[in-house]
Amino acid sequence: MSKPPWTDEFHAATVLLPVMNETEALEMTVAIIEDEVGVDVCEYLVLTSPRTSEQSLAVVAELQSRYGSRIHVHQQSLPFLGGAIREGFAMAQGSHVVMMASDLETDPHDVALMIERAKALPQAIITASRWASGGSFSGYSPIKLGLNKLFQASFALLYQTPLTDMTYGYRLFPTALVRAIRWEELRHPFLLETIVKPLRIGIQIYEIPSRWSARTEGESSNSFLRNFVYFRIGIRTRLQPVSGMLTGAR
Ligand SMILES: Nc1nc2c(ncn2[C@@H]2O[C@H](COP(=O)(O)OP(=O)(O)OP(=O)(O)O)[C@@H](O)[C@H]2O)c(=O)[nH]1
Ligand SMILES: [Mg+2]
Repeated sequence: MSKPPWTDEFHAATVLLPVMNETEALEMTVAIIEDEVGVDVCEYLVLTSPRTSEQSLAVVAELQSRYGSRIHVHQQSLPFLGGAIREGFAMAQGSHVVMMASDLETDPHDVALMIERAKALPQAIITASRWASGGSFSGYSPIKLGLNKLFQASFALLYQTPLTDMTYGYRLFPTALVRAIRWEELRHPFLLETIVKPLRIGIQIYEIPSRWSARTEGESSNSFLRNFVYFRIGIRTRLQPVSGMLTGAR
């Protein structure tokens, strides 16, 4: 089996920003990160879909005129959220890549701490958790909250891990690592795949607390019932041999 690539230094982060219908939330996400850790970010890679709204595209154009070459825009070819992020992994120029949303549900203030931790642990994944002490949810429906807790507990047991939030799509990865993994999912369950495959491969994963609050503009591209499809990749990855998870490319 080929070994996962080892990253021994943090140089700069590429921030991936998938966009469907966000406007002010996208603008604020970039402004907060620029202000707090702009020096450690080499680029913002805005990932658009053929279905991204006109209003969002207008904000993206504004960001390009404000921040110049720090903003790169890519229209995805693979479908859905996972498809967009996978193309972002392939294009990222930084030694590390931040996977987040542009709807402010992934608090941009956490990027500074993720990067600080990545400097100390460049080979590790730094992942945000809403269930860790200091983290929280606001505006999440009680049903979704209960199911989310149940889901986290089941998968922590299945994978024998102390991780508390495996479905939250807010993480920093070494770029070489995500390029070496063979990804399968294209829709939202990709977010779970990005933690369970590294867990099986034996990558160190470090959690930081994060405060989640429901978006105030636009709407989610994920339907409630689709949340149950997460089980598929969660269980399949537990049963798959680790040898097939790496592409072999270094
Ligand atoms: N480029 C691109 N971006 C997407 C796609 N689907 C979602 N996004 C963006 O990815 C981020 C997360 O997606 P959401 O639809 O908010 O999903 P979520 O918050 O994980 O899901 P819920 O908890 O169900 O609301 C948002 O900023 C979306 O605009 C897609 O197919 N292509
Ligand atoms: Mg969202």
